[in-house]
Amino acid sequence: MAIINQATKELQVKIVYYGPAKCGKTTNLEQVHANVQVANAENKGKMVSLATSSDRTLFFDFFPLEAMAIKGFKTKFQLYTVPGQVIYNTTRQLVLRGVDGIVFVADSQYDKMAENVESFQNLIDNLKTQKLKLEDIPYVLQYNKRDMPNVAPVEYMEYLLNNRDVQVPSFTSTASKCEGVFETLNMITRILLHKFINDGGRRS
Ligand SMILES: Nc1nc2c(ncn2[C@@H]2O[C@H](COP(=O)(O)OP(=O)(O)O)[C@@H](O)[C@H]2O)c(=O)[nH]1
Ligand SMILES: [Mg+2]
Repeated sequence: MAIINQATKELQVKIVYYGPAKCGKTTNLEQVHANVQVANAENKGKMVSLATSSDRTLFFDFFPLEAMAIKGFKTKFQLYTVPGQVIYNTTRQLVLRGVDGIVFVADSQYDKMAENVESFQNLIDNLKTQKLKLEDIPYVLQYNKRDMPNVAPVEYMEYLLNNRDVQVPSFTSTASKCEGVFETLNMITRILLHKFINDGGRRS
């Protein structure tokens, strides 16, 4: 996990926001970009769009104010979104390369459940093409758009998406109001930093 740059004493952690089209991945990144606390402006990169279509891959990185020095390393977080539309599967596979942690964003609206499950399976399949297993990669679930009138109960979404051998942390959110966005991000970063500490900083 994680790229370790011994020269600059930086630890780079790549987090990918995955999920079906229009579930709120881009909104999560925009909220983090707008609201994340950094020590100074150079500690936050510009939001970069890696493709021209409207359903695009977004990227930015930042050094958070906290979690700066672990074993003397500055931690840089790189956040990516994937395009959710079915046709962009090759792009999703590329974005998943070298992933350290995943936020799976699900759309809470009842009529999106099939798309959520399909996207979750697509994530598992795409990891497999890289010889990766979901259970080996830290991930959390985010049930977004809780402000919508037609949302499924959390228990039902847990049953659909969090029913594997090991249950993972899950969060409800309204990303457009920045509710639940940092709770989700803080959890995945905490898990990743713990993993780094416990792995003794080795890249596996
Ligand atoms: N009502 C509501 N709309 C949201 C929420 N999060 C995102 N949206 C809207 O849903 C649409 C799709 O969001 P976007 O972030 O582009 O989804 P992406 O395709 O997963 O990147 C946009 O119009 C967002 O403003 C939310 O929590 N509640
Ligand atoms: Mg998007």
